[in-house]
Amino acid sequence: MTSAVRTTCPYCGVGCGVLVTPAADGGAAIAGDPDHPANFGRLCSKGAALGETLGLAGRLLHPQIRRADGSGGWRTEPVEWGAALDHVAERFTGIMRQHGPESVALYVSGQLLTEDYYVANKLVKGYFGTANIDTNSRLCMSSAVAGHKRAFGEDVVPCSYADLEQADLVVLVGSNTAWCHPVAYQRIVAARERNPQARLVVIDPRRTPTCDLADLHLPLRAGTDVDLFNGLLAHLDGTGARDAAFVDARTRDAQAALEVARRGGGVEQVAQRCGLDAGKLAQFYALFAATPRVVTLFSQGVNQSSSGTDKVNAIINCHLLTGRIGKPGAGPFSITGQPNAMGGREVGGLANMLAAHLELGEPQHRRLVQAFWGSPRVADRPGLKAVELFEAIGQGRVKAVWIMATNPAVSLPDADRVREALRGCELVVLSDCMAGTDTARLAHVLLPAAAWGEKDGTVTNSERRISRQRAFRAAPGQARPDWWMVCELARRMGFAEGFAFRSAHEIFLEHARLSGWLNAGNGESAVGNRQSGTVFRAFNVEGLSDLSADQYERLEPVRWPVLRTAAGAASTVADSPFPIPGRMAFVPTPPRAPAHAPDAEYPHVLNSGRIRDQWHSMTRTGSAPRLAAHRPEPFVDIHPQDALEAGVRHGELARLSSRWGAMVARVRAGDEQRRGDLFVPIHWSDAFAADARAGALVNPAVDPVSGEPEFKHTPVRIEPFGVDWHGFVLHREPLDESAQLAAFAYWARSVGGGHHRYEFAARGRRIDWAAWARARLGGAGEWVDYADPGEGIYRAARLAAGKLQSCLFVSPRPDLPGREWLAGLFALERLGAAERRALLSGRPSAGADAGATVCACFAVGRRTLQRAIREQGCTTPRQLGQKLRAGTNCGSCLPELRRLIEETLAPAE
Ligand SMILES: Nc1nc2c(c(=O)[nH]1)N[C@H]1C(S)=C(S)[C@@H](COP(=O)(O)OP(=O)(O)OC[C@H]3O[C@@H](n4cnc5c(=O)[nH]c(N)nc54)[C@H](O)[C@@H]3O)O[C@H]1N2
Ligand SMILES: Nc1nc2c(c(=O)[nH]1)N[C@H]1C(S)=C(S)[C@@H](COP(=O)(O)OP(=O)(O)OC[C@H]3O[C@@H](n4cnc5c(=O)[nH]c(N)nc54)[C@H](O)[C@@H]3O)O[C@H]1N2
Ligand code: SF4
Ligand SMILES: [Mo]
Repeated sequence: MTSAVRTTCPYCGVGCGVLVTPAADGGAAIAGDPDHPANFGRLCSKGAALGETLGLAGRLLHPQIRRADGSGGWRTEPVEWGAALDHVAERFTGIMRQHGPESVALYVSGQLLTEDYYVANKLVKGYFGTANIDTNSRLCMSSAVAGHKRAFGEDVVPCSYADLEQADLVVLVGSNTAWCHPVAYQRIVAARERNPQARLVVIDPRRTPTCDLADLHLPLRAGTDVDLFNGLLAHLDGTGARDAAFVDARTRDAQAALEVARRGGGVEQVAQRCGLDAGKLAQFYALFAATPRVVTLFSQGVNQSSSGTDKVNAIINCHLLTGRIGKPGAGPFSITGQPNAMGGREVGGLANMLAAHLELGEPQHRRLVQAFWGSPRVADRPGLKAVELFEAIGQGRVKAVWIMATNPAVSLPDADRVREALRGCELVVLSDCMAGTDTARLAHVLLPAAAWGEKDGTVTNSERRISRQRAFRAAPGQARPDWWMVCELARRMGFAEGFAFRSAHEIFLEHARLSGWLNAGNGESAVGNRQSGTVFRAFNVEGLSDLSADQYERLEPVRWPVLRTAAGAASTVADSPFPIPGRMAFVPTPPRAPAHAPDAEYPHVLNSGRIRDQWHSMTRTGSAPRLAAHRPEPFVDIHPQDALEAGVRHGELARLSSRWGAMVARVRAGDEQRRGDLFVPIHWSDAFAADARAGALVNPAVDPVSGEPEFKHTPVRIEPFGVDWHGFVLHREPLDESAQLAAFAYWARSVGGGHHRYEFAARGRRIDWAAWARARLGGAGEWVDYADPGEGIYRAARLAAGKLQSCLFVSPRPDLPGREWLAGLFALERLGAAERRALLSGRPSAGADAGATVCACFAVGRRTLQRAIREQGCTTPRQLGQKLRAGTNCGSCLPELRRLIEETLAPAE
């Protein structure tokens, strides 16, 4: 028997421990690690489906160099590693020699391991001598970083997951925790069951699944959080909730912040500006004032805003005034998105940071880092932040860029312009584990990266807990870890002495040593030691800096700081949950409107974010059938009244456009949206749909302090996307975009068990579908079909030896038969007569159609659930679980189960 490998989930910043038992066929059995303190055995739908994402289809397996062929395409040359790296080294060296160090850049990712990140940052800042290295974390939590620095002097998250459980009030601000940090959400839910006092408040313009169990949902007007929290600050002060002793001893500038906050007026005025019911807002203020143990957890609804940093400080101000920070069950909690966003912050991976929480702007810090590295130089001014960096590429100021573990052609704002910038760039190098990403299409050099399960290192989660990612299989083809590529490039550029690392372990030790090097917070005396030449940093893991290879291999999850005691042993300062000495600062936060206001031409506000079962640009989650079934198409959520006024209909297609770009998506009209607000998912790229990149529409405005883009607020217009045909194809093989899909005005792909699914829409009334099917979807076997030319309906299927190979359904209307039922037919060895009849009539036999998947773990569909609710008396999620197992594994679908029960049992209007 092979024993399970303990590793960490590669998705969200909860950082769950995962037990992997590799199987002989290349797959693996996945389970939650019961001993990991982030999840204690739980996993969400994405974590639980990791075993389905290990296939090699679509993997980038060999280095490639490509040159434009002059007619818009590429001449691709597979090369050996040596040749690829020589080429990159030569070009980087040449460009830097000619145009200076500022003419090159790295753009990296919170999905790198700390060891990858450390060497990338060291190479650029210590050897290139520029700070032109930025990361997709700029798009993610740079506002939280900036807010922490302003308030605490250092980027330190003062909370842990246990605080969420100990709190009597959890306030979720701009966080769809139930879908984006599902295991943290499950921990909140479980704690509420144990503590009847516990309250949950959600502050989000949308009614998300996270609102499901909330005691109060405040659907504020987008962008008005600063106003709301200023109002709270003034209320707390006015009603005696100030902790005067704490404010006097541990903080500064309270008065300045309060003066600004009081200008907002009373609760009525604040409520009006935030578009909220004044009674509900007052209820929230009173609850917050009366509850000492309160955690305010926030993520992208706060950070991704042109006033993101102020939103963060407006929240922190309320915790400082009440002294509710650094105590069990209390604090402002920025939850990180990516698995190693926090590790990236530790190594200084942002363009305005140095390394080990040291500052670029401080000469003493620069000397310290350069002396430790023994590097020829060190960057002395901030580099370009993500949005500026791609502008500089577009202007030709940056001429070479190495992109690592991120897909900027999809994920940056104004993404069409980003694409243009990359097209015009002299040298685009990309390391990725997948070959077909939107960014890969624009790269001159492709470097195959080892993926999760193939590489070793560490990640740090939202609560500052460092955990090991461990390899459990060999990297396929020529794939190599990113740290290895960086070190090999450095060596070729003449920097061998700083990059002689032979393993992730050796890199980790150097990183840990730097954190403790001349750190005034080292040793047992910890804080307050101000010896000359030393610089206090709360980030300190010196206690881990002499782990043997074996100890590193066995490293247990541990929260920093990890100091070295006088006796030389590691100590985790368990009693110091918030290692910040000195005074913390209130920051006055005058409210500002979002950068671009809606107007007559673009009257709606576009919000963008995540769905339950997909991860970002779907390069990995997109290959798991059970994750595709929940939301198989790009969509836009809209209020029914707005839909009516815009002339777009539920279930049909709409075109959304802004001053920056456009996309097409399926309309979902419902009461989750405020009037005027639209929501689209961020996951669809050109690799998965014809025209559905949300980033193309997003305005490039950024927060002036953090440089984080305003992803949640772009003025847009929505209008019907007129088509003549709606249809779908289920096909055993993937279809080719230019040969088979190009004729469609719209398409979106997803994977199913044994087949690929294509939703499409087409223009032109006179399409001969029978001929189209035979020409485009041909292959072995024979076609059977049904046509109703009067109704414009066409259905066809191709069978080989009785087995279904392909089917096509088209109609002038979007009311096509359920795909889930048809998908099931692909699992059958032979279709019987009844199934063939059902196929051509487009009607499944009673009970055969499960409907769209709600529970991904056990593939339980909406129709199946509705039948159980209506006909079998299941009126609670627990009963549905007993009957159908739905919701009994990861629990991510429980909010939807509750909603479905409500809707199904509601009296018809
Ligand atoms: N399933 C899934 N989980 C993920 C990811 C994923 O791709 N898929 N990605 C991970 C990453 S990198 C990140 S950063 C996190 C993000 O996690 P979240 O921040 O929870 O996710 P989002 O959906 O981006 O946005 C959160 C909410 O902000 C709300 N919002 C928009 N504007 C405002 C506003 O002005 N004020 C307030 N208060 N709220 C507003 C949106 O309506 C949305 O519900 O998720 C992580 N987890
Ligand atoms: N409109 C809109 N846009 C957004 C957001 C939003 O809310 N709205 N959110 C923003 C946020 S918070 C984030 S974090 C970003 C995420 O955006 P991206 O970082 O662009 O998204 P991913 O799809 O996760 O890209 C990661 C890439 O790295 C590859 N990869 C995975 N593991 C490895 C590895 O070990 N090594 C290498 N070299 N490659 C690897 C994957 O195959 C994938 O291509 O999107 C941002 N963009
Ligand atoms: S909550 Fe889900 S995605 Fe996040 S780390 Fe845990 S299993 Fe992975
Ligand atoms: Mo993120």
